[in-house]
Amino acid sequence: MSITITAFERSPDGGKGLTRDARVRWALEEVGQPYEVRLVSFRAMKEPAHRALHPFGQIPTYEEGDLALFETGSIVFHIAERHAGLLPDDANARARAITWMFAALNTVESAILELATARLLEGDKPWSKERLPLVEDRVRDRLKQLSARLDSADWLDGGFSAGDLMMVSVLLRLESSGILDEYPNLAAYVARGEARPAYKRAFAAQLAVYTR
Ligand code: GTB
Repeated sequence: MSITITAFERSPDGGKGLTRDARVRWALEEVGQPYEVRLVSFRAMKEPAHRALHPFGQIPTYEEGDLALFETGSIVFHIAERHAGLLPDDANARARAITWMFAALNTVESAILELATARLLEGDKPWSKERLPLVEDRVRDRLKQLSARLDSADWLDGGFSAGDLMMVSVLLRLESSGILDEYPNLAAYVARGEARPAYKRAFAAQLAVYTR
């Protein structure tokens, strides 16, 4: 059954892997599933046809036959459950990989998003100078804890899994901030993810949309 995802018609990052369709593309590349991309404008994202797919009027969405999904956590989980390559066979190892997916989204991405909001949307507020260091330190706290757990391992729990795909995707948002480099094992972890052939294919496909 063919797969169609949605992405920005005009991407704020120019297709450099930061928008959330990137992680879905990466998951599909990891499991070798071809997919189509439907580009949507900011206006179309808020219209009923798109809201029927995504109640919050966002990208990405995922369509496969009768199934329509939104939320990258759910989409990547769906891909990982149905195709080999992103979740271990052993039931406990599988449960741990899924736990890392949730940790990436609920515990790490939430702190990183708060930082993005503080910088991009609140940077001009009179209280921003005082608040920003607090928000940055909350990100550092999470990175310190993650760095300690990863230690010198290549991946979070044995072999590469959907948990790593999600964690690397979330951490990528920090690359330009310099904060990631304060944790050399995490910077190397992200670089390891970016070096995967499937990531490179996904990145190139996303970039190609905006550089045609
Ligand atoms: N929790 C949802 C998920 O994981 O699927 C979040 C989806 C989401 O935030 N989608 C964003 C969106 O549609 C695009 S990725 N925003 C439009 C809107 O809400 O109206 C967020 C994003 C945007 C831009 C950059 N950037 O320029 O670097 C990075 C990430």
